[in-house]
Amino acid sequence: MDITLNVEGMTCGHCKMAVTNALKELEGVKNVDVHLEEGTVDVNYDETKVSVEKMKEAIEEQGYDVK
Ligand SMILES: [Cu+2]
Repeated sequence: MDITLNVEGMTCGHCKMAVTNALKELEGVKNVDVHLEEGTVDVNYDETKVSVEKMKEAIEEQGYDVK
């Protein structure tokens, strides 16, 4: 399953790493691709193991807003 999340507040490589690592820590998240300029995050995941809600929470815990 693929999803694109709109994430506000990512500005630099550090933000990119923080969001990427937070998502990859979740079981079921296979691939994460952050696009800083667009403010989007592409995620490839196993929908039987992880929910979009959990991904949003993980990103928000890092201090970014998911739209
Ligand atoms: Cu940053």
